Amino acid sequence: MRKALAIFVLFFTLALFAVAPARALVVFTDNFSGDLSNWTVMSGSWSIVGGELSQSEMSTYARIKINSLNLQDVSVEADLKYMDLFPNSWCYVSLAIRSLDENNFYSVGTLQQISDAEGLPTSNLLLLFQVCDQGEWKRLVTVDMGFVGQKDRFYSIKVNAEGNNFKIYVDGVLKIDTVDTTLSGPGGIFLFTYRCVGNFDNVIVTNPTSFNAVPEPAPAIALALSIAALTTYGLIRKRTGNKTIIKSPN
Ligand SMILES: [Ca+2]
Repeated sequence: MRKALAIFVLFFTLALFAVAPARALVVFTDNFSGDLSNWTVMSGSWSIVGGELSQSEMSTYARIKINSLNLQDVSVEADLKYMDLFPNSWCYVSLAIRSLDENNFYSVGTLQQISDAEGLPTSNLLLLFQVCDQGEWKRLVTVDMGFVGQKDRFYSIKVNAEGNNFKIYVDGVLKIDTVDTTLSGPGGIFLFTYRCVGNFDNVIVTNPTSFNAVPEPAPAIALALSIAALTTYGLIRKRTGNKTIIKSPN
């Protein structure tokens, strides 16, 4: 009887304290296994090729926007890569957030690669954090990645914007942690390429300040075991006066 009570208390305590970790709310995800009905092409030529989003007009400033998203605090991650570079040029593949319109947005996780006369990557790959403020581009932070970028190689970019703080990760490593106050309100999200053929995949947008508490299997099992223990040993609770007595029915 005491053993049963001890088991019950143990599992019930586990059930109470084994709370599922809060998870940021996923508001959009696309791995390009379907169509582009959740996107709006603003410029360039965008299509799904081999399960990736591809922009194929080399000389264009090409943009594609996620439909119906307007977020201030936001986390965006995506895989970005160059397929072909415009010769003797600098080329971008990038994400943009807090876009009020085509002249006001943050260009975050921008990878800039310089190309030679044959359109081959030369000089080091740069990670840029920029703001386009009323049509005027300002470079806020530049990080030299320390290597020449490769064609047809995905780089995983993640941007976390909360208030005026911006954190930018490349392949899971924090590269930029900075503050800017130019665009502090909510806005849209788009992808863009400049002077290159570029591909994107695995776009995930989360709201870092809104959480889903999803029940984990562990607490559910602990609760079920607690109830099973309670039922099996026929514990009943009987109130007498101000005291609560727990005892077996026999
Ligand atoms: Ca894919």
